[in-house]
Amino acid sequence: MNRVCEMLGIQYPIFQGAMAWVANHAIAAAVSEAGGLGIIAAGNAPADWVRDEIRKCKEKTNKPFAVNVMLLSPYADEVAQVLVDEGVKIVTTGAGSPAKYMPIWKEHNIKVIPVVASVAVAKRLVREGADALIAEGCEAGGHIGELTTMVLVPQVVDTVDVPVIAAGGIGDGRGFAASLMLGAEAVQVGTRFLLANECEIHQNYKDRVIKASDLDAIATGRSTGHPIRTLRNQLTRKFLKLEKEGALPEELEAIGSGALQKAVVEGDTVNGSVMAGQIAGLLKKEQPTQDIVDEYIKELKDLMENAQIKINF
Ligand code: TUI
Repeated sequence: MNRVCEMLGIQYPIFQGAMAWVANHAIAAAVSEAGGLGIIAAGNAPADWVRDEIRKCKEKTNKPFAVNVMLLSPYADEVAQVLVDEGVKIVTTGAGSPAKYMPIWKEHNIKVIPVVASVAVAKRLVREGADALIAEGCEAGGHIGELTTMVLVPQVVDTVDVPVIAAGGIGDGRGFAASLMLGAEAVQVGTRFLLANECEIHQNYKDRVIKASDLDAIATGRSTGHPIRTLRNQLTRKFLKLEKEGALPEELEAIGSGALQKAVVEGDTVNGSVMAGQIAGLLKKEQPTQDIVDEYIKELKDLMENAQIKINF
């Protein structure tokens, strides 16, 4: 047991990353059933879709699960209310500050766990009532900040008293062990769960992740102020060319809009946005969700018990 497992009532301190268009009730329920924390990603979806997914998740598991609110969504206000109405107990947030929803969520005893990418935001959100923080490094896929997991996690850990969950680049038990060394009390895993059998994305997306090499997960959109990490393809080449030519942020955002859905649902990994983290290069096979969770735990335990790292200086 640790503080995160105790607070949330889960067996293992492994969160499944809230990947927009990807993380529906199927993968969330599977991760929760496997002993971790499954998370439904509201992404840019309307509140009715989120309500439906929450209900389906409850049918599949009696274990705790969470819902993630993507704060850039036009439906964020409605989704925030649906979580209250449906009795969701754990909320994570991303891509902004959840401050305006904090009072109503706390009033309903919801545990609020925002994703942060900097120390300043971490400090502010704890003051505003966050129960824990997910410190996400820029190795992660999707919308990213500036700092790596290696430097972000210990700085956040030293700034706040609430538990910190490390995210970004954690692809196996070695990343899990390293995160604990940095002071994190849990990890959040996104990219590896793309390859879970229970993850209902297009097969082309999974194949592209399996084929990825270490240098394939690149950041585009730094000039728009909303950098996004995706796997290299025709879309990223077009985007980077326009960015170099000084295209306007609105022009660039327009190219990106709808591109994630195109990759996840239609399987267009050439012109779609194949969001994935830098650890994609490590991942070589599809597996049942239970096996993924079990492997993280087994590798972590083996490392903690048997690490033969001698210091001779
Ligand atoms: O949110 C993410 N990753 C995402 S969201 C997403 S959906 C999307 N699609 C197209 C365009 C934009 C988004 C895909 N990937 N990760 C969590 C995260 N949150 N990373 C960084 C942050 C963050 C950044 C700034 C959190 C808070 C923040 O500042 C808050 C403040 O108060 O200033």
